[in-house]
Amino acid sequence: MEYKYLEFSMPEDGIGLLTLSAPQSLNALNSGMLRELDDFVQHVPSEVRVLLVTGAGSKAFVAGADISEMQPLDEAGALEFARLGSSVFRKIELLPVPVIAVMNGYALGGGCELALACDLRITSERSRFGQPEVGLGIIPGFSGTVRLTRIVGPAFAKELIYTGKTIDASEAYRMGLVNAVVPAEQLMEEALQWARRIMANSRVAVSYAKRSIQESADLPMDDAIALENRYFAQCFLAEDQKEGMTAFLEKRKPRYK
Ligand code: CO8
Repeated sequence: MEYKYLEFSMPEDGIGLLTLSAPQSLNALNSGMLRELDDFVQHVPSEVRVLLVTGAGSKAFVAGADISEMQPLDEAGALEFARLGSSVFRKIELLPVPVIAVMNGYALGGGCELALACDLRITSERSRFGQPEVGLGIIPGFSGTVRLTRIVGPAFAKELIYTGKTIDASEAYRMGLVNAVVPAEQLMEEALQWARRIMANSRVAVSYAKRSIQESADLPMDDAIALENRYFAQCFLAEDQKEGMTAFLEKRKPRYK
């Protein structure tokens, strides 16, 4: 599929960089961009071990869903749009590799929700965050009420969603919405460093860790622990476990394939 709104590159071996680009609307998510994203997540190159997602330009990560596209919708159209975005974000969340949102500016509404579907969020000091939907007469529709609540807890989620206020990066860090805040000029290098750090570990183990975290979130405690036990045991089917533990015992760095 030819992409109009997405750019993909591999700045380093194993690291994929996906850039969302709609300059006329601060990278707002329109249905065309969401369909491209849907295609992309189903065709992530197999050499990608960590995927970085960012917004084009220096002002916005993603300034929300496209308000001009949503304005004329009726109920059926809104349901379709909400389902499209939610299903794409769920596919991002379930990718077998870690996904890092590299937040280079405004992350509002659907933009914040996109970042919440990623595993980790690294932001520039200049970014601003919020769920302003209630001010537009709607609620977060790309699973924001669900994921924001799980990530920052119900008190902060209700604060952000009911007031619709915009917060700065230090406030977002305090709430646990983002993992790290760095000066704008260091943002991409910081994200690359996080990716390199993850890639120094066993690919198999990182992937099982992600599956265990994602899949256990919705299970009762005993089932969640049983699931983790199974994924733990499955690590012993792969060479990486022998290599990692042998390397420790031989006092050397592991050489994972
Ligand atoms: N949609 C469409 N266009 C947008 C959006 C957006 N979300 N955000 C910015 N733009 C456009 C502006 O209209 C403007 O266009 P133009 O140059 O043609 O006038 C251009 O981008 C530049 O924006 P501004 O001139 O407004 O730039 P400022 O620096 O003055 O302000 C802001 C930047 C604060 C980011 C401001 O643009 C803003 O408030 N944007 C809207 C933010 C917002 O409300 N986002 C939430 C949208 S709702 C949502 O995301 C719901 C998700 C769930 C959907 C469920 C499906 C049904």
